Amino acid sequence: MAKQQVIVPDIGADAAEVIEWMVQVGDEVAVDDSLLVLESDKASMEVPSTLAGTVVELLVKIGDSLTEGAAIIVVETAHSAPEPAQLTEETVEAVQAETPVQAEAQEAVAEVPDNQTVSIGKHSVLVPDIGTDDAVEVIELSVSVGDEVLEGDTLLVLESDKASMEIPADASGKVLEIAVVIGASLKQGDLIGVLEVADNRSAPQTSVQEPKLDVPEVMSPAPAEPKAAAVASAPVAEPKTASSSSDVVYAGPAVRKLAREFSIPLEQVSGSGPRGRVLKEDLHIFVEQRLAKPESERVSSGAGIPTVPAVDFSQFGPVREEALSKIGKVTATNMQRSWLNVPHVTQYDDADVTDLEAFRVSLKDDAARRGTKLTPLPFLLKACAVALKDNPKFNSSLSPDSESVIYKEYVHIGFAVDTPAGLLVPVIRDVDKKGLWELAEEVLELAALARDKKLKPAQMQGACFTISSLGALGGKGFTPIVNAPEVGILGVSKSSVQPVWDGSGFAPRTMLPLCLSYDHRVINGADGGRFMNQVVDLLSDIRRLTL
Ligand code: CAO
Repeated sequence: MAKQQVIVPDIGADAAEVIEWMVQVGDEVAVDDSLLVLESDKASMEVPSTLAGTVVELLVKIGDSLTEGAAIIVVETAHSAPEPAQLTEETVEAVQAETPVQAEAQEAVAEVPDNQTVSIGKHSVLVPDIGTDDAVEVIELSVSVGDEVLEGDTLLVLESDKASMEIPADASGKVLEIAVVIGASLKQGDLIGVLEVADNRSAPQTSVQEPKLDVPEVMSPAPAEPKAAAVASAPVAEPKTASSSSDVVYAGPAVRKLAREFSIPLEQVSGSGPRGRVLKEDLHIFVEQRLAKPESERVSSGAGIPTVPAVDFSQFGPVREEALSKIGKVTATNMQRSWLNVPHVTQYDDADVTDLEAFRVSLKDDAARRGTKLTPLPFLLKACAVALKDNPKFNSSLSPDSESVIYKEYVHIGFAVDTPAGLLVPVIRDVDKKGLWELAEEVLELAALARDKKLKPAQMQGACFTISSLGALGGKGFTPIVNAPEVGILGVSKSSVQPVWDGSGFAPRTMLPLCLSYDHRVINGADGGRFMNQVVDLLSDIRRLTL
């Protein structure tokens, strides 16, 4: 047994204040367990343990201002090691080198080069130096298209394992485009979005704003809900205005992560830490208080929806619990949001694809020569593109205030891809302008990228409509969930040869079951019927696709 001290690594700042303890005397800690949270004027960071053992003494208290090298706790370790007093400079360096958060924190607050002068007009906002070459995940979008932002306002929040950082606008202006989605992984230099910088709003800048690590002004209203994104379904940024002080939620990365995992709305939690900072204990108290309420009062998100009671399944037999993947969590959130917000109607029909299949099969050799594969999907994409142009309501979205319908003059279609990591929806742009071979190649390419987790955010954005093809798997029909804010989705099941009455007798025909779900706020049954009829007609007589 030996007693050793853990010291503050290089924190990339002169001094930082202790704002939260994450361990107490008697706790067992492992290497890399977070011990406390330090906050400088630029960043907050968790300091990990460099030792494994029992915490026997806390050497600092909340509010203390610490600098690099300060001892923070004493740990009793199982085997002996140099006493702290004997720590040499080399030892300190070695300790620091083992401390991943240190490097991250240090680099994340590093100066960003003065490389931009913002001029009037369209201004692309790029990810500044975030202190790591690794891609970091987008966990919050703090603005929406149309928002006015001031230089320094937070645009989005990135989170690595140990730190969260807000990326501020490097100019004032109106958000014209957001190029990323929640769940996307970003690196330095990636495009975040485009601002319209006007004369009276932005003076030329001398430097790009530094990213801020988990500083308090993280905007809410929701905790970093993994809104769609890398998403399965393209995410929808909640309509929000830029940051306001009333939205302030103080919380560290670990607390935010925990809140997300348990769907705890951080802004509803009373923070007992310094400056109202939300601590882990506050989350525990929040959950306890919620659970103490009668079930009838337990509603989620104020929507009056009773929660599903927690059940200890182990009382009925052995169980195994596995965390959802990030994509899985995003999908769950998107599906629930769509299901709860969109009044769904699903219509069913079968398309006679006998001729289509004969044509498709006749092209197999051609496809092989071209190094591609022609499945029914390119035909479905093409048929939907024609139907979307002829039935513009299907190519629209309801405005965020539900007061108007936004019609799209482009035809981008997403298609669901089943990947080991979960459901992803890459988007093929301008389907109406592409031929079958081009579509076949894009389907193959995008599906491969999806399965290899190499899709870029832009390749999952902008869809007007989605196709979910389960045809290769089987089934006779299902009710696809609309990928809001899109208003329609076509589900495709497995074609099979059926006896079909042709007016004088039964003939064997290859029938393809189709299921069309749509948002009944925008689309009526008759609209749905017309769209479906057209898709069925086009697939049944593919000569029409060329018209
Ligand atoms: N009926 C009968 N056979 C079908 C079919 C259908 N509707 N659709 C495809 N097939 C056949 C294809 O022709 C191919 O056979 P051949 O090689 O003999 O031509 C075989 O099934 C496999 O097709 P595929 O899956 O490789 O290609 P695809 O273009 O049909 O689909 C993709 C590509 C990416 C959409 C698909 O692989 C996939 O991931 N589907 C799952 C989508 C999903 O999960 N949806 C649910 C979302 S909601 O949870």
